[in-house]
Amino acid sequence: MNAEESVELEQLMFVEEPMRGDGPRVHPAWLPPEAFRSLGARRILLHGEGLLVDTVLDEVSRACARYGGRMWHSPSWDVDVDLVLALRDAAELPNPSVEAARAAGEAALAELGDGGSLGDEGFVLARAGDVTAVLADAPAGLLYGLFHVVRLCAAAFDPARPPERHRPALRRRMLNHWDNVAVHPVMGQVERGYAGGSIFWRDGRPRGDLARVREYGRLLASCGVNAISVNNVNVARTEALLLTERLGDVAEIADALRPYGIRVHLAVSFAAPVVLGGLPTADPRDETVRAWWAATTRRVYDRIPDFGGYLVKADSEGQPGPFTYGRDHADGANLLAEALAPHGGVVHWRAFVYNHQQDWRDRSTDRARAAYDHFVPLDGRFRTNVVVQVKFGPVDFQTREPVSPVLAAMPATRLAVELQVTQEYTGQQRHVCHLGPWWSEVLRFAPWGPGGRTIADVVTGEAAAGGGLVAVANVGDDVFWTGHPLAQANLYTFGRLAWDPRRDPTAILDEWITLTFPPSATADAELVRRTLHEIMDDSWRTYERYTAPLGVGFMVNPGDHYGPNVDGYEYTRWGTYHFADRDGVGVDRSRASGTGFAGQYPPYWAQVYESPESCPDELLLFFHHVPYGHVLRSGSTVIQHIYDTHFAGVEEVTAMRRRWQALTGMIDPSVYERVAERLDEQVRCATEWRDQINTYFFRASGVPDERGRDIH
Ligand code: GCW
Repeated sequence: MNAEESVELEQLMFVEEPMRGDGPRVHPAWLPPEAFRSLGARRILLHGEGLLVDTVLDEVSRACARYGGRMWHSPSWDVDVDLVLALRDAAELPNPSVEAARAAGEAALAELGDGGSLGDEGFVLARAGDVTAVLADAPAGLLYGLFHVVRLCAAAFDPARPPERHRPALRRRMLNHWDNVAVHPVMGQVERGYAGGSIFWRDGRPRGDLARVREYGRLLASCGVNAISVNNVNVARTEALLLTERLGDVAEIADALRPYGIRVHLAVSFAAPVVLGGLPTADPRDETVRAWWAATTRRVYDRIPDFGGYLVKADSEGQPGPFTYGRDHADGANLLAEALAPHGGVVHWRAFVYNHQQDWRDRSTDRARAAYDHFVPLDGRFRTNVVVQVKFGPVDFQTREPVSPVLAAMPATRLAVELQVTQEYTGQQRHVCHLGPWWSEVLRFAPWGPGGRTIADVVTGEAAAGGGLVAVANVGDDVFWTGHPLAQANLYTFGRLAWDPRRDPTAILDEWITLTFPPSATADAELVRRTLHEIMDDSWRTYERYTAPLGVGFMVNPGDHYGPNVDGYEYTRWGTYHFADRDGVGVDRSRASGTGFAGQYPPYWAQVYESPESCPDELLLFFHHVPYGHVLRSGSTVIQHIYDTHFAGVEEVTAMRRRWQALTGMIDPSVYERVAERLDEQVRCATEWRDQINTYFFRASGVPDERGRDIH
């Protein structure tokens, strides 16, 4: 290439970063410009074409414009580069060093791979001479490869770096937004949302800020999420219309997210043929109903060709479903699956089905049993494009629950696990509660016994045909996206665990810290890192300590679910009881004398959970009703454990706040202030929890604290 050509190419290819006015409108979360410094200072060749390759092009050119690197897109220049990002089937280049890097990538793949295919989203990274090569079979793989290079920083260019191959373990890595289009009179704009309004909808209309939606897509792609549903699973009148009249609003979101490899799904009402189609019935066996879903779904795909599919909450908490017509959940799910199948779509059918009109005195009905009782008999009847979406625990996203036994009981069904990134029961993004360790515990749980297959294996499935991982999103139109800036880490961690459910959550948190607080722009990066680990690593266990004890759950204020209220749900219809009285506390779910829920597990755990002697302490009150003097495996009595953990929990939160103060002046002041405010609230609320719980159980049991601390 001669000098003139070079100048021309530079004008053509070297894209200036667009001006951003007075700086970012919202916090950049884990993608601040500084995180791109190492990449942006390099010479980079991008080779391949496609919508997502253009996204890579845009990322790389912006980084280079900011940090002085250079970028070329394809053809045939003979230039010295540090990094090649190439599609494997892109034509050869007459550039020896680039071709050598590609060859090294191919060789690495042959060595590491099983048959050489990287799939739609995988990539390989290898070094040849002074060049790093990232190769992918498809554009999405290149985008994921690019973000991997960003995460690695300088390490991506380390000559000694061995080759590595990455492919997501799970095909679908999905977020469910419980966003309402029209403001719900009780639940507001976002049901269980703790980060302001919706980024998609406002007061019955699209919010109209597609730039923000694009930014969101970028954040999600960088942590590996590839699917979202854009409306609440409780589908009211306005939201139902997204399927038909207001499909254009969904298409706009899909257009904004497509460049990031994210497919859009829609929560639909099972009664749609009646409420939208004017039919007299929504019976899944009715021919006109089937025809209505087929025609409606065809129109969806005409408008959004890569539409992901439907998400359904049926016969649950007042939502319509197949029971109205004497049909079961397989009939219902298969109806929608049949309509989606010709277009390659899936239906996510939620297993969150239980009797929400329970009588507290009726001890034979057990909400924990419900999903299993409804769904397990249907195993084998669901079409292959149905994914049964199961909440990770048998009750409802509590701080501690056993893993749902449904996940071990439907071998002939594609199962997804549903997590809750939005912190409904874990501090509502006013408390620091880093959930990675909890999710990791769930994913590593071996329901058939230690050493056996895990929940991660179940959701991965044979040949990656499992149902994947889903989570309820925690994002809103808040300037920090998630209300509490440190709650961004939960979103990031969810994406990374969905990519690889076996990863160590502490390592993921470390990645998040490095990206969010880049060492190159942080005065004392090690202090920041250490402090964040000290505050966040164990924060879920801290939260557990000062809230409901030993797996008993709830004890929250009814309605908003924030703050302590020991008997708040005790005599209600929701099936979430603790049965505390003067003698003891907990729910007997044994086979011998209780609801029999323990018997829903495969033999190993059925036996462990059956007896209070072998049941793990942290789940004792989930499975057993025991006297306050019952001695735990730890050696402490139940009552003393309650006192000790509640005092300890508050001390830990106080220490968190003190540690945070060490970061004054070290990080973005707006982040510092927001976190500091919320830590004050966390200390206040944890103290309230401690006092409510300790006082309640002291009065009920009459047993004083061994250590004579203040109990009111
Ligand atoms: O935890 C409960 C929430 C409801 C939610 C429901 C569900 C969307 O309190 O707000 O409704 O779970 O998962 O469907």
